[in-house]
Amino acid sequence: MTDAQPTWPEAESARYRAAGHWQGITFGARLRQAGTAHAERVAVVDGDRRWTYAELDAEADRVAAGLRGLGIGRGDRVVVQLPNRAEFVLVWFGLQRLGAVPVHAMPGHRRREIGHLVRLSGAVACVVPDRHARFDHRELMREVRAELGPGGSLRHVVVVGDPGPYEDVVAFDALRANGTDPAGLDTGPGDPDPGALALLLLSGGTTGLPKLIPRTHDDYAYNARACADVCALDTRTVYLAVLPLGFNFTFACPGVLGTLMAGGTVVIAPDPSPQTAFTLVEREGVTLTSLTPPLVPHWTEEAASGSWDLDSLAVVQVGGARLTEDHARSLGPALGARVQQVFGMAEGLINLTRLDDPDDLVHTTQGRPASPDDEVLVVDAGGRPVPDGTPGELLTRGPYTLRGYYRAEAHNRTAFTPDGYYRSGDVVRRLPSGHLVVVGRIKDQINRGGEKIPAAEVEEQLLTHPAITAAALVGVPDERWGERSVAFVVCPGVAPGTREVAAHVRTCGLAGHKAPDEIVQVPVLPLTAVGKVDKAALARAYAR
Ligand code: J2J
Repeated sequence: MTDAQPTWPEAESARYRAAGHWQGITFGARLRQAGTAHAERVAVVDGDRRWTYAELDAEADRVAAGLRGLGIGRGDRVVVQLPNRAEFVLVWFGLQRLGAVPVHAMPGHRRREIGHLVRLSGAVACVVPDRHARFDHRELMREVRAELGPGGSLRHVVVVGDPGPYEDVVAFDALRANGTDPAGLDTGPGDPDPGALALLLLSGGTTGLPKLIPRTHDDYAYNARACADVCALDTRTVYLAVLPLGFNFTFACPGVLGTLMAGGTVVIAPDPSPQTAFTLVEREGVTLTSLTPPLVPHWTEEAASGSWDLDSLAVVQVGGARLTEDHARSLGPALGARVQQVFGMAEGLINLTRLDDPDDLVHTTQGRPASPDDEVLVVDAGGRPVPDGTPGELLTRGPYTLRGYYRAEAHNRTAFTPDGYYRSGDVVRRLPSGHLVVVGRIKDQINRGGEKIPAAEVEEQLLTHPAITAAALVGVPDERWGERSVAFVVCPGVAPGTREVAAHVRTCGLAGHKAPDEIVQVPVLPLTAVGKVDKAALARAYAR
């Protein structure tokens, strides 16, 4: 495997091609084909702005030509940190047209995460909004640049919106206006190689700093198409993107890509509130959307007010974190839609309940693999398969599951089995039907309503607080988020309060959602027999 060419063993690759999973068509070429096949259909809606397929195709050319004018080309990595605006899609396809590689950042990421993404990917550019959620991303990029110092890979910052007083940034609007010469862009099915790196997704992270997940044109297109088939998407599909576009769930499960590959319409919601979403459902005739569990009670409640016409909405996906059975049961009737549970991961494997599954499976399981060629093993601590019904770690490999993280050789030796299975760190039970129930996790990560918090990354920053000499971040049950984060800290003096620690975490440049929800001072951190911090004991003590 090289950076530019993530590989599966040849026998598997041949099998995936023969099965028709890998179609040998790049994303740049797919949009060109769709631009003809669905020319006059509406592809993307953002507020009052809409693009037909032909317009989106032409716009991708302009963006690509503009980016090329900056010297960005095939194989170059570009960090994309954009909120839910159409520009995310325009930039994404513009990069695909160059054979360049978008790195999906989240809007909430700050100096530390963005700096890490740039360094690890060797990105030549970042694309950011001017401001979003009362935060100035141009200022953030100034800090990132200062921290990275001269001599790094980063050459350009492209700003969507007002470039402000910053002289070393490029305005996106000017760039696309200049991009008038589309000659020589990647539009053929084999430009670049469809087996090449097409994008980098961020992993939830467990050890140290987050890892990057390499996805190819072939595998990621199949990811989207396999999910689109499960959801029976077609040209009448109107998908509402409520969650961040950079999230794998929203973008490709089936999400934006699955919808565009089916000739449907993607409507972009600027925020996930039910009021915003329901207004768009009524106006655009939305048929499908996806949510994380914390949104479910809000959506259910607002729908129950009876003031909305949600008739068009046929399917609501929920995933990213465990959905309670009660919420699963109440959501469908409240919205008048079919609920679909989705248990996915940016690393690959997507499980979904089927639209014709009995209600009981839909309400109590997290679905089964999207592809018949997804291989799933449920194993005990010794790596031996356990019988159906018994909890064990989920291992998986298949036509759209990574075989190695990007530039992470040492980590890859333990994150995968010798025969190529990805160790998910999720504890599941498999039913005879193949449906999986997520029962726990052995990875050191907190899942706060779908937002993943790598414990080690936060602990490292907690230790830089002058009052803290030892720290362990642990997830505990929470009514609203499913799980919230508690920092157990050892302090020789008075422990800092929650707000002070939150401010410290932000000063360290971490995304706000990673700040501990609660601080608990302890005399020492308990250790396991092998000398690791015993987080299970901390969680038990907390529960008492
Ligand atoms: C319990 N835990 C879940 C679920 C994910 C679709 C949906 C989700 C993601 C995602 C995604 C869960 N119940 N229904 O990329 O395409 C936890 C597991 C998993 C981790 C992956 C998609 N759905 N999880 O959440 O890469 O622990 O992807 O391994 O962010 O989220 O996180 P992430």
